[in-house]
Amino acid sequence: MSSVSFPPAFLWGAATSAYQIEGAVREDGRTPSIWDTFSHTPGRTAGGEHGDIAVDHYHRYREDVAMMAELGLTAYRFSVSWSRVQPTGRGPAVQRGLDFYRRLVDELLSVGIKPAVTLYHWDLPQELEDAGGWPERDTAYRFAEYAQIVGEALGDRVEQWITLNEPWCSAFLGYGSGVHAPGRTEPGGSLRAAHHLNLAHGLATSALRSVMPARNSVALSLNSAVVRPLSQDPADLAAARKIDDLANGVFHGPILHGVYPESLYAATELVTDWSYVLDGDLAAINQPLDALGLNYYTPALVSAAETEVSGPRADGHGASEHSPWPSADDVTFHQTPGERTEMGWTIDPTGLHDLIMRYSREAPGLPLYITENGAAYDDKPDPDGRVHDPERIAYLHGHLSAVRRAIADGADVRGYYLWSLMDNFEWAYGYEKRFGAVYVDYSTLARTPKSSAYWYGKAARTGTLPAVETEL
Ligand code: IFM
Repeated sequence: MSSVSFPPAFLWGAATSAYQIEGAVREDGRTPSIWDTFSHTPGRTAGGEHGDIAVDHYHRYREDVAMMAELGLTAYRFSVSWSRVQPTGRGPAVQRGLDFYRRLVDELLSVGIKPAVTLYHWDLPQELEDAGGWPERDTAYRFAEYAQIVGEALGDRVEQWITLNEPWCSAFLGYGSGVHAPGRTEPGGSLRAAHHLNLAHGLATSALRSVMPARNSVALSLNSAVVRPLSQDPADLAAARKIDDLANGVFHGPILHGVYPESLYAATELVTDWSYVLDGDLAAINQPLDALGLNYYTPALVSAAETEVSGPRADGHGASEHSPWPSADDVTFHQTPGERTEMGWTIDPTGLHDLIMRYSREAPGLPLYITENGAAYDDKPDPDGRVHDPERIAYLHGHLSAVRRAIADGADVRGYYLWSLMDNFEWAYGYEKRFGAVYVDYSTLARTPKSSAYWYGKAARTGTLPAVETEL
């Protein structure tokens, strides 16, 4: 391997999620998820936009797979819509729903693209939310049952499995700040949700292993924060430590080490008593993993607050009267310096290198995948119909170089999934933020690969990063 090339088996993938791309929300027995309800509630998403049609991947998946193959991608990470498979979130599976994913996987395999299945990317069946949602313990048991159903259906042909995507967002944006579905604002409830998501991950990991061939890999994708203190002042270091616990330790503590950080218990004692952590839970959560997925976009810069703050903060997670950070009113988030993407997120590939190196230490010997990384830009077609996105090429070049550097520094990174394959429904931001390497014209749903898609395809085919200025 030369200093610029990637390991030969490195996976060059793209990622998506069900609610963001599938559409077909009422077809083949699917019922509403919390995101259907939330996005149809006035005032919750930009312009009231929703995923009813999204980019109609449910009907266009063949075209989308062919496009990935033509670009040269070797892996594709997608999520399964729980309420397509189990409309009430419990009980027997709907085969028509599962059949869609069987067809998708077969199509991917037929063109040599490795599928990676995410079981949960934020779209809880509404019936389970009506029964209390993630703050309720039963939701974790229901998730394990669903994982087993999907594992039985696809485990013979899908080797890579991810239980949860970014449980931080499910817990703290869904039940803390309320900028994500189901839109609840309960600081204690968000920590209960986090624990039950952890439990769901552990139970689902065991359930998957009980029905799948041993060669399959089970992982989860964390959007672990790269938290930087504003200064070396002890108060700022303590602020960084608190956010690190609330963003990272709350998940990787029990999942990788079988414990919640003592400092997390202490910091949150005013909002929760953690009595919902029952005997045996930590062992159930602490299942050995086959890999760990890391999603990275931008670092966080924090300091101790000069005065107690509440309400919106510059943490990049949307505007809400309510903080997603329980018990952290004594922490201030600062805008990190540097260029930003359309999301307002500072571009800093050193954060990705730091994150990889941290988890190489935190989980020695565990293969790592970058399961999401990418940028939103205000892309528009030229008069000739082509979409040039040099900023995204520069972003990808910078971040993939950071991955390559981490590998050279000893990290075992096995693959990279660009977020996202194509423009799609960006949650509370609606369709305004375009993360795709492929442009979607929302009036016709026509797909046009942007120049970054060709650049990335070339990297995938050659195993090296083309220069940013490459003629494509
Ligand atoms: O679009 C999201 C994705 O669903 C989860 N991770 C972050 C992306 C960009 O915001």
